[in-house]
Amino acid sequence: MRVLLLHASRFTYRVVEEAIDRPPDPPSSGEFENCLVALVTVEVGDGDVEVSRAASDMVSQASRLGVRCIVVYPYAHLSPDLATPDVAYKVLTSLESVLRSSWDGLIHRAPFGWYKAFEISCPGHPLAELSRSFRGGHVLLYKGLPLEDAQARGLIEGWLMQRNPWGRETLELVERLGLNGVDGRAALWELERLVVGELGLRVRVSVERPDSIYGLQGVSSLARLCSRSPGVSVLLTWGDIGESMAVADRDPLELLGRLGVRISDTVKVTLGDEELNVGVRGYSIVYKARRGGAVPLLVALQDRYCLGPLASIAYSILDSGLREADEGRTPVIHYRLAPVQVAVIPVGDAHMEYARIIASRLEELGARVVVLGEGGVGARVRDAGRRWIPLVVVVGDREAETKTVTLRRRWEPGRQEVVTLEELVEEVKRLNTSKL
Ligand code: A3T
Repeated sequence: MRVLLLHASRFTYRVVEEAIDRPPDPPSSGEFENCLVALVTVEVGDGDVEVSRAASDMVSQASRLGVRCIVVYPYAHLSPDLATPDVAYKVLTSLESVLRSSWDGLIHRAPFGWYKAFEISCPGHPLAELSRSFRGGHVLLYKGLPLEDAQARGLIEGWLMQRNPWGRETLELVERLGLNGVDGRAALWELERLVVGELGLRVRVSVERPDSIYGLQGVSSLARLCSRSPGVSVLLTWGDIGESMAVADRDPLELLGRLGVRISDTVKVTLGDEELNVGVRGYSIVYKARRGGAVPLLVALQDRYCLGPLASIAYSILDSGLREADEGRTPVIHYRLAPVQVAVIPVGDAHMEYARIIASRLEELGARVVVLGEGGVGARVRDAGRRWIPLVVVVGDREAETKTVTLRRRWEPGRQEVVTLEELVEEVKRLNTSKL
């Protein structure tokens, strides 16, 4: 949602003609003195979070200006990423009702779906014209300032503007591992679920009400938090704490290390109670990504560790692996966390049946298995490697006859071993129940 807030000493408008088929509101006109005019563009993806952020921003701006009237003016020109009229109308009416229930001044919503003519007189003082962007649940504020303004005033480093600290390679890897897209979204959740399950974490919370996780009131002000500890700045946004988190009481650094996040690449940022604004001190563990930029992986408050967002943890695991690769080691994703755990590669068509038998035995144990059937054997082994698949099993004539497999374990690079199918089954059972 994009909003242009204008303090108007006088504002008038009238409808000119329909801009869409059958506009949902009847035509009307209006005249206002000393009011806040909010030109609002609804963007794709906008919902309750944007509505409530925008509403509270409008109310606080109205109070700052001392005006008693807010005009909500549908305005489809502030973004290239417009929501459809149906959605935009719903969002705007919900904005109107949130404003009405949270403010006792006059709220006027101008009609939707019309070309309108308007006249405005703007006094032009420093607070008279403000632009806002409310996006994806991330309201980026530095002590109440929009992120852009905070950066323009030199309050925060440039990299904070970069919402995505992941390099192209990390993103490609996510794709290669099948962690993206609609199915991938499911796989990423699977990874997140595993993280939570593996760690024996108590709950997985979708943070509608963050105070219920922390057991602290007012923690929503974390959305306004930015630490300027020496050496690193980190901004926690609503999205960072709100997307998906898990609460743990184990040593957080150890947890992250077991998951595969390189601890040497994390930074501890102390959060003062002034920043937290909840009457306690705490700290955040921030992962510094290879490409630059950083993401918070954990917030510690009192005796709780809130890990998340889990998607960032998942990405940090992969990013840490890529750093291993930079240093010439083979990056390994923990067997339990691998989206695909075993690749079975038949040497030729004749071995396909044996490969399928192996795959279904392992699948019965709950392993995530693929059979890679197309192309040269070497190419398929490399493909499994590119996908960081922990176990790679090759079967040809000899293996099929003797009910064995040639096994490569990713954590033992350069080595391969012939084991019996039963030994493989036992190993997969062990790995499936292994703890991180
Ligand atoms: C106008 N003021 O913009 N966000 C906000 N309004 C929208 C959206 C959207 N995503 N989509 C449609 N009219 N509308 C007028 C100018 O004079 C509404 C909004 O009222 C818009 C009209 O539908 C045509 O796009 C044009």
